[in-house]
Amino acid sequence: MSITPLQFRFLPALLLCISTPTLAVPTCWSGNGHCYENITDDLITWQDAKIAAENLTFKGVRGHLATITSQAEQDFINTLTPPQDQEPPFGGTRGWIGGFQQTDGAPYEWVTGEAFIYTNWRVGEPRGDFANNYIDFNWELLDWNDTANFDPATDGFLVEYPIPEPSTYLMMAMGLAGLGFARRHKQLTKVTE
Ligand SMILES: [Ca+2]
Ligand SMILES: [Ca+2]
Ligand SMILES: [Ca+2]
Repeated sequence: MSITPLQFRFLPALLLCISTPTLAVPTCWSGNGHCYENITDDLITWQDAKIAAENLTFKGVRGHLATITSQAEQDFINTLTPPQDQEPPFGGTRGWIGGFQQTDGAPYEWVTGEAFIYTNWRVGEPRGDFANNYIDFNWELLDWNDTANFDPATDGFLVEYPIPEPSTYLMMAMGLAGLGFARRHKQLTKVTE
């Protein structure tokens, strides 16, 4: 098969299409400056997903399983590209997020220690039985379910990178500048004493 001049013209675009998946980058939310990324990893347990998320970095910031602490954050997450469903059409598309409980009946917690106040449980969930102590997000129903550490319908996990907001950098810079001023002021005071 030979390549015609017309095909040749489109070759770079074609190659770009092929290489696009490797260029995937986390999607950032203006609401908190954090960036989010779905990782497709069929059958990974919640506990392994937690470790995997913490071993990923973006812009030098370590990730964690996503914590969904407001309706606004949930709404943003609902717009993300889901993990790939590994066993269609059974089981739906599901991914771990960072909510868990220590034992059946214990209060739910987020991996980051953020207050567990906002919830998006499916009606009738969490049933809180059979050591179903981990939250998976259903990317078709856009709601939460409590399930076991291993769940055959799991397709991956959602990572959140808590990139500091620009205002945090600004405050840090102002703090450092203030410290410098205080030092200079102290030195001046010494000289004039
Ligand atoms: Ca969060
Ligand atoms: Ca359940
Ligand atoms: Ca699935």
